[in-house]
Amino acid sequence: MRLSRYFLPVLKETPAEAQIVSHRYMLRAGMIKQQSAGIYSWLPLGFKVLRKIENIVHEEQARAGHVPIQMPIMQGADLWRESGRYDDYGAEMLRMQDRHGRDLLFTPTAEEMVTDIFRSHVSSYKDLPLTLYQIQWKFRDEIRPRFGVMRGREFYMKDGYNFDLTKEDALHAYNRHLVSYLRTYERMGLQAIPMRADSGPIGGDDTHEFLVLADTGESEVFYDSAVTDLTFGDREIDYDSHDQCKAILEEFTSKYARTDETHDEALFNDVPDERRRTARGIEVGQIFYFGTKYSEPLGATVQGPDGKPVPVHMGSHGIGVSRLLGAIIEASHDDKGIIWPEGVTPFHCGIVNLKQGDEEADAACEALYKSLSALGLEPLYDDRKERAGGKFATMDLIGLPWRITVGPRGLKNGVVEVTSRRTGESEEMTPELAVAKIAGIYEGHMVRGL
Ligand code: 5CA
Repeated sequence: MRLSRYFLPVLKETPAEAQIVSHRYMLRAGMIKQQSAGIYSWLPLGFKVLRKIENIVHEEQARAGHVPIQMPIMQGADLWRESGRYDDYGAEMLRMQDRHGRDLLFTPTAEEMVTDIFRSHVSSYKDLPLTLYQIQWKFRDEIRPRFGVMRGREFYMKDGYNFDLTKEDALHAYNRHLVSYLRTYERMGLQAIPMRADSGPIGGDDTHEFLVLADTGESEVFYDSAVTDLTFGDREIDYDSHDQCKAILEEFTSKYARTDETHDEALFNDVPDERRRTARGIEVGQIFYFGTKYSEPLGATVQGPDGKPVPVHMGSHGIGVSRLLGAIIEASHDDKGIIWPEGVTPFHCGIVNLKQGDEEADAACEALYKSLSALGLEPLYDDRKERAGGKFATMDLIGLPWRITVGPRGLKNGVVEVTSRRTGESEEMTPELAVAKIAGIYEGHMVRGL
């Protein structure tokens, strides 16, 4: 992409309404535009990161053997009356009527609808286990939408639902989701700690939330600092293996880590003094096991091995896809702007031409742009006739992890400069080596963008 042809409406001033850094930078970097309270348009840069995050989620869901579907945003009220949640859900559910006076709602989650799909098409235990998921817009009429995409009213969520014959199989699905989520967040450059939580309106006994530690987080959390030493890394795991998934769950959840909803002072006091931490966190996902809470009222049964009908055991598993943009920025920025982790960066590197219009500099930038693109990389080439200072400020604000700077002086010596956004360190090298360096950084970590 050439910046002269892109749509990057960068703001000079800090918008007064933005209270936290991720919201400020998303507005300033021209990623989103608020249209109503908690409702946003996604501008090209924001949309590109959203798609990258979404694609990582899809890739990791595929690895775990889960099957993507898409359910409607507008749902009829009848299914929700069957489960009893139409009346229970309260003011967060946005309700309306169509021209025939039929009750409709904007989906806040989809346990009922996915259970309806299941009961219509699956009748034998032989078709289990099955996990269906979608990434779809949700609406919750939050009483206090705030912090930009962190607590929106309209937001983008991955919601997955497992169907299993037995409680044991459903708990395996729970563990499998926990493992796949650990991988998913790490690929985005995040540490998200599973913490025992409360199940709220989804229901059920077993639930963990995934929290990214950040001072601006909305949840108060209590944990043993040893949990922050755990990383999943690139271990190979067999998602069908109950033992392997369970072992990972135990590794990541045996140390004390709870949100304020389930915090237990007595248990917390058993953690050695020097490792006891109280902090704030951003909830970027939650997994639930709730057994037959929806399958019983909705009649989602299968014929078991003995021929008798049994209600399936279920759980649901969510990732806050749009919230993740805010969480990643909260975890990775400095006073100049965003610092995207390589896994989700909208463009792999920036190319800054210090002297647009200089024949040699223009030709060198074009050549870099073509070589990087030919390797499947996406550079953002700042080809505007702007001062170098302004170009650097824009690059720093939008946070591309790598920048190649090209100017007549360096070119005289046959070199360009490669700079890391994270460390600020620069290295001079030939354009060929610069391309090889950037390609090497992203090797094996390419995520499709838009
Ligand atoms: N049906 C279940 C799991 S699929 C469910 O709805 N779970 S949830 O309520 O915990 O939502 C899943 C994730 O969506 C949360 O962990 C959070 O990251 C994100 N989320 C929830 N509410 C909002 C909101 N108002 N704005 C942005 N993200 C949200």
